[in-house]
Amino acid sequence: MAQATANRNNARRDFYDRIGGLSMAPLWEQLHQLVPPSPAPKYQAAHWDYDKVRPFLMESGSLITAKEAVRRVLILENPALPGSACITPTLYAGLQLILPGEVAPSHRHTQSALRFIVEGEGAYTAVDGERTLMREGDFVITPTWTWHDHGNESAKPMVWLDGLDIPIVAMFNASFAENGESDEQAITAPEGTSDAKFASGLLPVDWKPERQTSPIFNYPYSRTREALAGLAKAGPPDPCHGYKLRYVNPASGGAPIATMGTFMQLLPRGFATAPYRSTDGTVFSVVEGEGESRIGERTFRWKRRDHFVVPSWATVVHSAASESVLFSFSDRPIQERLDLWREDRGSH
Ligand code: 1HN
Repeated sequence: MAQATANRNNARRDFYDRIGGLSMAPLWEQLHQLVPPSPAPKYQAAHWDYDKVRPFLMESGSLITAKEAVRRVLILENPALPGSACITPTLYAGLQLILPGEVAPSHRHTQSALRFIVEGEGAYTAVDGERTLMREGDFVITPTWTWHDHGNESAKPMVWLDGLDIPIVAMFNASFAENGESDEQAITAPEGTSDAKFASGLLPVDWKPERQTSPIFNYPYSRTREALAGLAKAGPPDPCHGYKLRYVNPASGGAPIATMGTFMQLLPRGFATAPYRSTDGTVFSVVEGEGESRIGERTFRWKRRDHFVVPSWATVVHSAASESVLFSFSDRPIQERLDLWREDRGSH
């Protein structure tokens, strides 16, 4: 019997070797791994403590200028995906430092970017001819193929979280990029123009959207925070989310960026979310408060300016020791477009 099994296995291996020469392989050896019954992510939960990260960020500021680096960023790389520059298999995240007086030169690429301001205020980003000044907690977008450059005219360092759809664009082999003719792009609209046109529940009368990305490029924290506070006064929190809002393209109702969904949630002091999981691996930035998140079997304690990542389908429970606000982003809009997105709210 053992001999029969050995003979059979040898015959199969020999067969696999011979078809391998024709760039073919037997599906039956990998079918279960290719189509797991539920998500089996090959990446892990991780946490970046800002107290440990910040000294290295500042040290990077004395190693290289923003101009030489083009973008002076420390990548937040998933510990299970070394060398990939990915925080999840579909998302890139990094912390960017721009020092007083520096300029990050103008370029554009097909990758879309989001900025979430972690520390400092008064640096600007320019997107397609308009500047916006950025403050802590602001959410700013650089849509696909838009010219963008940044500058810090304030007296203090500025740090923000960059989120990009780099792995998604790489999967499609759809990357194009080019540098601007000068470091700073020409400014063609006064600051506040896109807010005036699009951020008051109004739109220019004959304006028609030409793309999926939002015509608003700065969603300031002051307004987001006010909305969360109003929501918290209006009724009880959602068991799984606390008080959670998604950022929106006001012209479509969809996400501000076609490839990345962005969210802000408030957790009241002492509140713990009910166990929850969803298929969109999610990156979090802690804006206010302190607490902990149990992600699968591991628990991470967090506080303001920390970052952490929750893998696809990992069960998460957030507990807030003090009133907390969490920003997050994921690939949820893509999954929804493809009818792939799922969540599991337990019994809630
Ligand atoms: C980029 O353009 C920025 O514009 C930040 O600030 C991070 C990472 C990879 C590729 C392009 C930026 C980036 C990036």
